[in-house]
Amino acid sequence: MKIHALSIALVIWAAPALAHDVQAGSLRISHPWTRPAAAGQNGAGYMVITNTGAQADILVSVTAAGARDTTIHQSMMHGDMASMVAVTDGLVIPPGGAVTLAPGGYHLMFTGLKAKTNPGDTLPATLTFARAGAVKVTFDVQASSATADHPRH
Ligand SMILES: [Cu+2]
Repeated sequence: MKIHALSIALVIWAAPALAHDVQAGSLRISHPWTRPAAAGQNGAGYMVITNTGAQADILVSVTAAGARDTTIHQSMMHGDMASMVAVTDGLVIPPGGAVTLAPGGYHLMFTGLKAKTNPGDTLPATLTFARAGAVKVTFDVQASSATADHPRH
């Protein structure tokens, strides 16, 4: 009886985390998240894109209804100066590899958020890949990555 109750608890526990990752062909988009931001401000989107296929794919563009514009950016350091550049040729996801979008590196830039985003909210977006096509994902709004990376574990 105790074992049975435990296994049910584990199933309920695991379901939301699985639902949050998106599989599209040979691509897997893991844990999309963004920080809370005020209306009119810019937000950054983070995730890990894994390619289990034999051919490279390219993240070509991103749209999000909750933002005026969405672009792919890369943060870089030039000496002591941090800067961001737009990734205009798309983001290549190598076969058998993964690309991490994380603070300080690649990220999506949600420009001009239409509404304030609070922790616990979600920001839906559509990723368009050269091979996998349009993939709908949902960015969780979280205060920080360190403690909120896998909040249900
Ligand atoms: Cu940026």
